[in-house]
Amino acid sequence: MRNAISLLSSAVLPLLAIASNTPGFRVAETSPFTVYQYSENGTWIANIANRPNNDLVITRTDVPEVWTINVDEGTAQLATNISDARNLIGISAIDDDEYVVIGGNLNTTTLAPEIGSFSAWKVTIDSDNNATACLIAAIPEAGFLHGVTTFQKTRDTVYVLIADAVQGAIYKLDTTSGEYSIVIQDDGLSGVNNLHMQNKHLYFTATQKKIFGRVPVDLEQGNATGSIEIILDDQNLVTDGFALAPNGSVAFMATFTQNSIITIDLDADDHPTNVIYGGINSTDIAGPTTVQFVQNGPWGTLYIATNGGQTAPVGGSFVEPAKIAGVYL
Ligand SMILES: *[C@@H]1O[C@H](CO)[C@@H](O)[C@H](O)[C@H]1NC(C)=O
Ligand SMILES: *[C@@H]1O[C@H](CO)[C@@H](O)[C@H](O)[C@H]1NC(C)=O
Ligand SMILES: *[C@@H]1O[C@H](CO)[C@@H](O)[C@H](O)[C@H]1NC(C)=O
Ligand SMILES: *[C@@H]1O[C@H](CO)[C@@H](O)[C@H](O)[C@H]1NC(C)=O
Ligand SMILES: *[C@@H]1O[C@H](CO)[C@@H](O)[C@H](O)[C@H]1NC(C)=O
Ligand SMILES: *[C@@H]1O[C@H](CO)[C@@H](O)[C@H](O)[C@H]1NC(C)=O
Ligand SMILES: CC(=O)N[C@H]1CO[C@H](CO)[C@@H](O)[C@@H]1O
Repeated sequence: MRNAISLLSSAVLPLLAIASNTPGFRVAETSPFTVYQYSENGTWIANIANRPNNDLVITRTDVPEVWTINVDEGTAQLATNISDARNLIGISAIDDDEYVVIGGNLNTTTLAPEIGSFSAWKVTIDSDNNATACLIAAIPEAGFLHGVTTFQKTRDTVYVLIADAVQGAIYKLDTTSGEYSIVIQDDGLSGVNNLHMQNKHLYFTATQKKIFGRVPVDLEQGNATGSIEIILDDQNLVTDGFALAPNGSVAFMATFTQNSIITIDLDADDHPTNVIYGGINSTDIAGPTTVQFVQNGPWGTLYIATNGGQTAPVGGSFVEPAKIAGVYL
């Protein structure tokens, strides 16, 4: 598998080198590799968070399970299942090996949500990679809770922001008391999916609308202090899960049904994009759902999660089990 991927990648490298010949972007130095792959078709990895030891923790959408991924050994272990939900979606680290996880009921074929079924959970992983899950809050008013990002830590609690695709809203949740309220609601957020905070801005994708944007937020309250800025609105690109480089210059994004990873230049005014990996007919990373950036000393690694292409089989027929792949940047 590794060899096949390396061969494919070295064959496309000259093209990539031309495509990414933009100041501020480097060509990937090594081929992407499979970190871990499930054994069955139909598996679906939704989101990734970093563990304190540089391993990963992931949520599954086909089953309500949280797994840890040992990236050095290429192994995975079930941490917990949250059987009150049918599907898990967003995850964000709130403390030392402690995470907020969003669960609810979806039709994984149509992606239609069951309104009222969504809730937020606190997952704590112990040194055996075993975890406990406790309900923080059911949020029955929500239409379709999706991404979650850690917003603010105080002495007493951690607040997270949660995307509601149906209401075009951002909820703020106190992860200790379970109190929550809508802090932003805007037509421009309809379909809102993945979220990340950086430089006083909330970055988001709205996948059905194929947009990527940001909105400046009040770091105390979480409400918007300005209007939504659309960074990318290219109807040829499906915008799904993303990661922001720590230097704030580039966003890495999974294009879901388009089987590729792109970069978006956040510095240049016109925000040029580059395909850095995969492509519409590529079976290398079928159905990429999100990416996660991990800085380890001088090396940046981008981890890619997939659903194996089950939503849009590559070339109409190729599907495989979900996996985590990695690319050295
Ligand atoms: C920012 O970080 C990304 C990821 O490591 C890197 O590709 C990019 O070149 C950096 N940009 C600048 C301007 O330093
Ligand atoms: C999902 O939607 C499809 C198409 O409407 C339907 O056939 C299927 O039964 C639904 N699945 C569930 C679990 O509701
Ligand atoms: C993991 O946690 C479950 C539930 O608390 C418990 O039943 C099981 O024994 C634990 N496994 C290990 C290896 O500690
Ligand atoms: C944010 O919310 C706080 C508290 O509700 C309010 O005082 C403040 O004016 C709001 N800020 C903006 C920019 O709307
Ligand atoms: C993908 O494959 C289809 C069918 O073979 C072909 O029509 C299309 O041009 C290909 N697209 C790209 C970008 O290679
Ligand atoms: C997954 O489905 C594809 C397409 O039907 C099939 O070729 C492949 O063997 C399946 N893989 C597994 C592990 O079942
Ligand atoms: C697959 C699996 O481990 N399922 C378990 C999920 O959790 C419920 C109770 O919390 C168990 O009954 C299931 O067996």
